Amino acid sequence: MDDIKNGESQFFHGGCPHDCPDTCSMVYEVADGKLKGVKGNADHPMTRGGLCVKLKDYEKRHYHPDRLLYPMKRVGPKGEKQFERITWDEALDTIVEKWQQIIKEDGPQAIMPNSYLGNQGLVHGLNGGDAFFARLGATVTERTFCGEGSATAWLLTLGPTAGVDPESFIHAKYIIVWACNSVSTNLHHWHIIKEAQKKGAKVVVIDPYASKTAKEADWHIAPKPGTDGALAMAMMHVIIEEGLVDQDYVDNYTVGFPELADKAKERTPEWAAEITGLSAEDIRTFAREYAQSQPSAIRIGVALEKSWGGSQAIRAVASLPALTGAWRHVGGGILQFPVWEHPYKFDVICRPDLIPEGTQVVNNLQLGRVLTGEQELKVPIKSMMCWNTNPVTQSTETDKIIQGLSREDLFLVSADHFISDTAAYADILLPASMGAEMEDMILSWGHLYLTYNSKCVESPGEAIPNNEIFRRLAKRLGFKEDNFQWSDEECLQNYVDWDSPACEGIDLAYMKKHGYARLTVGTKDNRAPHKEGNFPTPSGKCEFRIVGAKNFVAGPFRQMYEGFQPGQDIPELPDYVASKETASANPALFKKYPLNILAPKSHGFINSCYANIDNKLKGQGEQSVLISQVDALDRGIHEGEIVRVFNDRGGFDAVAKITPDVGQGIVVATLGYWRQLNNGTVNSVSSSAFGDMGNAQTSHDCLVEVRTI
Ligand SMILES: Nc1nc2c(c(=O)[nH]1)N[C@H]1C(S)=C(S)[C@@H](COP(=O)(O)OP(=O)(O)OC[C@H]3O[C@@H](n4cnc5c(=O)[nH]c(N)nc54)[C@H](O)[C@@H]3O)O[C@H]1N2
Ligand SMILES: Nc1nc2c(c(=O)[nH]1)N[C@H]1C(S)=C(S)[C@@H](COP(=O)(O)OP(=O)(O)OC[C@H]3O[C@@H](n4cnc5c(=O)[nH]c(N)nc54)[C@H](O)[C@@H]3O)O[C@H]1N2
Ligand code: SF4
Ligand SMILES: [Mo]
Repeated sequence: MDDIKNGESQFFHGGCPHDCPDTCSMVYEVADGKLKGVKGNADHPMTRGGLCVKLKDYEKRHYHPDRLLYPMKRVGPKGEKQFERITWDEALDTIVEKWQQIIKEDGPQAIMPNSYLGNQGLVHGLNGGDAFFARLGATVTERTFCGEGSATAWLLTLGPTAGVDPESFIHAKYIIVWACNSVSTNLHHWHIIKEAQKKGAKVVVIDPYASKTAKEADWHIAPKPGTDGALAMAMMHVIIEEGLVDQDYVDNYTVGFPELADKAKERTPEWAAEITGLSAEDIRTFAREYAQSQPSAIRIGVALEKSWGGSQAIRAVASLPALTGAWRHVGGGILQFPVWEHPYKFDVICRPDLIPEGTQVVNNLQLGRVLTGEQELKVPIKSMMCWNTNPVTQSTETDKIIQGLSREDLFLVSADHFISDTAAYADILLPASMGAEMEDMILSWGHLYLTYNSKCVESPGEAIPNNEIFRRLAKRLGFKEDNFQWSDEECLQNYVDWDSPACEGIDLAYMKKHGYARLTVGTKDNRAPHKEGNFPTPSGKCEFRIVGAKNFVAGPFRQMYEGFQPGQDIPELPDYVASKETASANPALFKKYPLNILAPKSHGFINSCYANIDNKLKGQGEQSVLISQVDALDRGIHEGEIVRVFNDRGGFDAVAKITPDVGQGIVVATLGYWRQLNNGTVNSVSSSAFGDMGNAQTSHDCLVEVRTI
């Protein structure tokens, strides 16, 4: 720990553990053993001394009166939040006894883990649980909440490359922010885009509604939801037809151009105009500007994958920089998750080698179907342990999840900071430590820095870090593997490949001293990773065309195990694939539910975190639904009245906000509000259907109706 004394306060290096691409480097201020405050690290080139509205009073989250401080057991009906304090010994003994009984009767696969990136630490986020449940022989839970469709499309086209450095956007002359609300969700990249804009870059935002980010764009292009593939294909058409292709780049560093050109021939701007609702002339202008302004950089958001054809659209978008030769330039190319460049040793962290062969796999987006038995399993689930995730608000078809969690014969263990909507159904509740209370390094999926987090205060009450929970459980079960014996510091030594070329001059001691370190992969001013091809694909080239890739499911965080569950067959070429819940694809459904709902991230919460905290709720405002004037008028809806948003899967209450920010036929309701504080949530209506690749979520491919109550 590197501490600097200043009067009474001491300062420590921190890393924001939340599921956010910014992974801010922070400075904790501690006095009298308590966290007094937190600031952004002023030296960090991306954090630049500023934290977002969620984290700027992080100490209040640590000391919130509702924080879970002791292990508890359920003493009332499921879901009614009647709990009684017990000791750690009683909690762990109960869990182990119950699991041993289940293992005896049904085998270990009757137990399933459920976690996500609520904590992104290598030690307390990714670790422990995975290795523990693999060793237990539990059902494998594939986690495809975020980025798996996108990652699959990316890997097929470009391979595991970081793409363009987010900091190199400063050199771009033309920037496309595609399905990303950076102002809210990637603030510390947005600063760089704004600087580039001030220097003269044109910023185009592609989003079906006027998000905060779209409002700051030089040009807001608003296609209908799920039609981005058509837009990208028509851009290719224009680029090819008008001779704007960098032919030398394409000839040397790509595969499948003739076939792609053939396909793009049919994809005219007029064709795309019909599908996207944009004008053919705008599509032409956009394609020309993009191709002719170099360096051009594209930032894609996770929302792009969340429709049935989302991943095919991402393949099309990811092909654009090679067509135009944008990769030749520093600041040219495309950015998705630079996580691929980080030398994390996921196999050591997650230990997929411990999973017994033939273990059944379930998916966290289909939890309701799994728990209710709607999805038939070889071994039905009798117990679930949940940590770092809150599926009742965040997963899909959540009425079904509630039904599953209400099962008397389901033994639910939940470790969390608060009694979340999911933890409310627990049989045993375990209090988990929070950021400043545990040592870790935080995964980065939005920049090229390693980030260290010190333990600088003790956990309140009897809370312990996730990794300690699993160490204690492993000890009771006699697990001998190294993972369960290592201290948190030893984990860090083993979880990062410190000898990799990306870590030149960086080791754990360096991290503790400095708090962060840029990977040694070139600088923002000289890095052009694909100037001369060098794509980490099987051919070494950008693959427009793919041959024979089938059943391929990829995750950016290796949190699910590739190849376990068949993905869909992958078409050879990128193309537009229409959404499933639309007027043309499903007229009967459209007749009942004529509004396409988008449920993106909120500005004031991070997923469902902070949505129970008064000042954050006040800042964000209550659950609302944005609706166009025409749609409101049609339904007799007035500004500010509470309405019901619903479909056959469920519904939620929201305050109607009539606005020109959304077009006719679209409604927007942000994610994260707690069901226990609201009558239903946006995920009461979302579908468990997977997208076209990577078993991705399809939350924006969703029809609803809105009515007055
Ligand atoms: N404040 C805040 N920040 C966060 C989070 C949070 O909850 N709150 N969550 C974090 C996480 S887990 C993630 S994955 C990232 C995600 O961050 P983003 O990638 O920005 O994802 P979203 O906010 O879901 O959606 C971004 C935009 O995509 C638009 N969109 C929806 N459907 C389509 C479509 O079909 N086409 C196009 N072109 N646009 C579409 C939405 O209207 C929205 O404005 O943010 C992270 N950062
Ligand atoms: N409709 C719709 N649904 C979506 C999305 C969308 O855009 N639209 N986005 C999807 C995406 S991209 C994502 S990433 C998921 C996110 O979904 P989740 O990962 O479920 O997100 P959170 O709601 O933040 O849940 C994290 C939980 O972990 C707890 N937690 C945090 N730190 C710790 C810790 O150290 N220990 C323990 N034990 N618990 C901890 C938090 O208190 C919280 O309850 O949601 C997905 N759901
Ligand atoms: S939530 Fe994101 S933007 Fe906010 S402090 Fe954490 S890493 Fe930074
Ligand atoms: Mo996410």
